[in-house]
Amino acid sequence: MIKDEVSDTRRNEVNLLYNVISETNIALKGHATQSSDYQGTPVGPPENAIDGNRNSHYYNSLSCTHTNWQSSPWWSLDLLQSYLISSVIVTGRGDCCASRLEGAEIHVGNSAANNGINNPLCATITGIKSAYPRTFQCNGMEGRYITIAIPARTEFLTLCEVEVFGVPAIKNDIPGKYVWYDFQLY
Ligand SMILES: [Ca+2]
Repeated sequence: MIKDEVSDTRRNEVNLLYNVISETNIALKGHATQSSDYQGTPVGPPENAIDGNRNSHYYNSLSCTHTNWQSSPWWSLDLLQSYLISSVIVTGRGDCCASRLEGAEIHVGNSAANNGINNPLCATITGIKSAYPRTFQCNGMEGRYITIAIPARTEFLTLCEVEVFGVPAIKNDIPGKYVWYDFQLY
């Protein structure tokens, strides 16, 4: 789309729609999996990180995930279609053990290979000392899969909520260009 072909009214309409869509937590519509389910009680299934509840008390909220103590645990979200990801908000565990997330990596991409761990890196989670929600900017990285993985360590992985923001990756006729971002540039 060339600038001169788009009216100001149409651009304003699209930008308004973009703003509404980009403020919606798209993680809620996805499907989550994880490397293992904790064998204790409560279990901590992967969908607990996308139930819309940030409550970070593992035992009281029943709203956090929990893997077994294992080598390189991971949690992965399939958004069911590709998005341009602007940001990911991660809420860790608050009743204890927040530092278990130290060094976890957030990957974004379209490959399901290796549970999404091979996809490009958006951010590394460091300095976690509490469950306070942390925002990581992915700056429009394209991806259907969001994977949070702790590399090269034997650990439990617990996530109390993962929120994802972005817009559908709808491509223009112009190679490498996207409908939404092209409008935003004008
Ligand atoms: Ca939750």
